[in-house]
Amino acid sequence: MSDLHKMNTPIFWAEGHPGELKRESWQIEVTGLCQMPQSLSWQQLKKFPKTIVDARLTSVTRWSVRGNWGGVQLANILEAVKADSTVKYLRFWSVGKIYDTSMPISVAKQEKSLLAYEFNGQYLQEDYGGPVRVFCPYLWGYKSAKSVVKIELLNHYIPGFWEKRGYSDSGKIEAGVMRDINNGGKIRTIPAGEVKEFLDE
Ligand SMILES: Nc1nc2c(c(=O)[nH]1)N[C@H]1C(S)=C(S)[C@@H](COP(=O)(O)O)O[C@H]1N2
Ligand SMILES: [Mo]
Repeated sequence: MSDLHKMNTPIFWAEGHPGELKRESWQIEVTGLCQMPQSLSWQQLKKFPKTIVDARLTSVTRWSVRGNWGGVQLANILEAVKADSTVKYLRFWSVGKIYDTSMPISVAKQEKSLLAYEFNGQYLQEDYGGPVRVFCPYLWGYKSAKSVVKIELLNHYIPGFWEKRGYSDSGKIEAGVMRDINNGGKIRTIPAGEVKEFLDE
C-alpha cells in the first residue's frame, strides 16, 4: 500500500475516477505560446532532472498531507518547450479533459511546483493522480490537477472546474484550522500559505 493510502489521504475525483492508467505509455501534450510545443512521454519525463520537495498538499476542504513529492519542476518543462515571454498562465487538463485548472506562470516557476510522479519514493497511483500530476504546495489543492494529459500556455486566464463552481481564481491558501493527515487528522492551525510576493494579485 502506498504511504498516501496508509495515511487515509482523501481521494478526490470530482469528474469520476478514471480507472487504470498506463504509466509506460503516458503522454502529456504541451501546447500554446511556446517555440517547441511537444508531447512529452513518460520516458522523456523520467529523463528530466528529478526534484524532490518536502511539502504539503493543502485542500480548501481543510486537510493537508506532507511528504516527499518527486517529479520534474514545471520550470524545466517551460524551458524545454521554450515558453514565450507572453505566457501568463499555465492551464492543466486531467485525463478525460473534464477537470482543468490554471495558475500564474510566476507560481509555476517556483522551485516546489512540480509535475509529480512520486510520493515518498513510490510512484503515484491512479487514486492520487498518477502517473503524473501537478504538485503545487503554494496554492489550494484544487490547483494541483491530477493525471495530467495536457498543459496549455496562455496569455489570459480561464477559470477551471472548481473555479467555475465558486473556488477562488487565485487559489491563495488562507489561514485557519486544518486536519493533519500525517497525524491521524488532528487539528492543526496554519498561517496563510507559503504563497508570497510571487503571487501577482
Ligand atoms: N482531476 C482532478 N484533479 C484534482 C481534483 C479532482 O477532483 N480531479 N481535486 C483537486 C483537489 S480539490 C485536491 S485537494 C487534490 C486532492 O488530491 P488527492 O485526491 O490526490 O488527495 O487534487 C486536486 N486535483
Ligand atoms: Mo481540495
